[in-house]
Amino acid sequence: MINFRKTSFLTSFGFAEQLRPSTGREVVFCGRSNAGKSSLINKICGQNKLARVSSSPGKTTTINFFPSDGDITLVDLPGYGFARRSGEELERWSKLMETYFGTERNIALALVLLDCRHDPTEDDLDMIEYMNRFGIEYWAILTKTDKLNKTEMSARSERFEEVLRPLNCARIIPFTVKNEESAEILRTLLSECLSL
Ligand SMILES: Nc1nc2c(ncn2[C@@H]2O[C@H](COP(=O)(O)OP(=O)(O)OP(=O)(O)O)[C@@H](O)[C@H]2O)c(=O)[nH]1
Ligand SMILES: [Mg+2]
Repeated sequence: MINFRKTSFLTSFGFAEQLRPSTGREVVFCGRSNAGKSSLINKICGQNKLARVSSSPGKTTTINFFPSDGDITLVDLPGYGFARRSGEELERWSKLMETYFGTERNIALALVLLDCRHDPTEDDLDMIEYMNRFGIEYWAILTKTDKLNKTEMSARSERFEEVLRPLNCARIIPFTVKNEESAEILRTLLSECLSL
């Protein structure tokens, strides 16, 4: 089992030129701004202040590296689909992403976070296409499930199955930071997948 409590913050990079080669296997967290990437990292690591969280979208603007247990590093990406970013900011973001995914990296798995209440957006589908193009295994994490009741959630799950199965999604996992059980399930699945 991966001991996520061992996770610490290493570094943040805002520009493509700053990126360094992978030092071990990376688990990368991507998704729209506000989907809950930073919150999920904090939750599974049992640490409140590891990754910065904010109620206003666009909090994470850098790629953040969190070395964890064994040879695993968690990578928190800046969110996409945040309309208020300027043209210059968008350019910096695109370059950062292209360099991250486009250079040889040791990416073991990507988690694409999707707010369970909304269908995947064009940006989400672009990100998923990216994963398939680069041959990166990805799981969809349906976040903020505490916002829906059981009936609503089961309808949403079916909908996500329909949309994502044809897109090579290896797993679809519901998640909420409000429930320890959902964090434990995710820790277990990640540990199994990474054989740690
Ligand atoms: N109710 C509820 N709120 C959540 C959950 N996960 C995250 N949030 C809230 O959603 C907001 C955005 O969370 P972040 O973790 O900052 O989202 P992010 O994907 O890292 O966003 P960027 O850094 O902008 O890309 C915050 O106000 C969180 O408290 C959840 O499971 N349930
Ligand atoms: Mg964030």
